[in-house]
Amino acid sequence: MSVFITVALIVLVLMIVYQIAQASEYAASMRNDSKTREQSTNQIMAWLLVGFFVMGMIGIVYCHNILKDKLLPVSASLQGEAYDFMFKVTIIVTGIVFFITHVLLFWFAFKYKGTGSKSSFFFAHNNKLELLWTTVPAIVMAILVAIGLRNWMNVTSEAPADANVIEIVGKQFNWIIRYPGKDNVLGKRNYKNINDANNVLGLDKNDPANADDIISQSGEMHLVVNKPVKLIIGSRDVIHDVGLPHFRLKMDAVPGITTTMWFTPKVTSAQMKLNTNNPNFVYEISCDQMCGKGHYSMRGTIIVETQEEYDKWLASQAAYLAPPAAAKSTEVVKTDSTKAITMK
Ligand SMILES: [Cu+2]
Repeated sequence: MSVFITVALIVLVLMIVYQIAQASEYAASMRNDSKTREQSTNQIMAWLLVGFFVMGMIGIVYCHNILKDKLLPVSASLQGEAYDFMFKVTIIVTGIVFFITHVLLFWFAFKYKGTGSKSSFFFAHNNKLELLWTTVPAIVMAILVAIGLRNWMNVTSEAPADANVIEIVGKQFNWIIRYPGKDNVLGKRNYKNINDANNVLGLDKNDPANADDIISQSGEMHLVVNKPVKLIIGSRDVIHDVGLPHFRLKMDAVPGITTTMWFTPKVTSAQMKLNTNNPNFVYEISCDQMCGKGHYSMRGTIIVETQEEYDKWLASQAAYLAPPAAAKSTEVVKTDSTKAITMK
């Protein structure tokens, strides 16, 4: 309600100023004094510009105060810290430039309003000025791009040898997640083998490395805190995008092309619940690429836990291709007809 009243008041004040301006113009025209009329309009316009600038600045502070608590919590990955640093530098640099240019813009418009006694000064060209406003932004932009490239190359470079490898494949409209099992090797797969009933990723059943691979279709990914993880990213149909906002990372999932990125989670889910004072906090996997009518619902979650918790969870998972009699997984309901296939 108070917001409504504030907006209504601002509109009212603007209407009053406009009416006064109109009235003074009519009065001037009645006196047939065009010069006075022009000057009074200029005067009002100049003050309106100052008002516009002040209101704009108040608006910025107001929005900042409202939104600052809705920002993401501190980065949950080591690599994300570099991205946060980049954001901070960008905001500070562009913020300073924004403030200086806007103060000058409105100040000049106010100071040099038409009074009838001044005439404009024009200059068509100034080499020094051209040089200055071309090279300074170019250098600043180059530095920002260089920081960005360094961060990008870091997460897309070869992952450390001890990294956990996890595959994540997008499909309309959920994420399928595969863990390599005890052998730590993801087996081969082929899109021609894909079958929604019993082979959602098209695992090659002749590849022994597939025998212990674990597949989760619940969209929940388990990661170990302080241990690098390399994501092997793919898609079964259209382009999706693995968005990890809390880790400050994202990567396209492209059909027919494997993309990768690696990072090191640094805050467990349990710790993040405490940090954010939110017992319902969950790390989110969002699909960051418009991929069809169910795009909005393509949401996964991540659980970051200790090595012991992870090992315990992993031990409770059954291999996807394991004989159904031994399978404990409840995520995939296998029919009798598929038992024969999975057991062969
Ligand atoms: Cu999507």
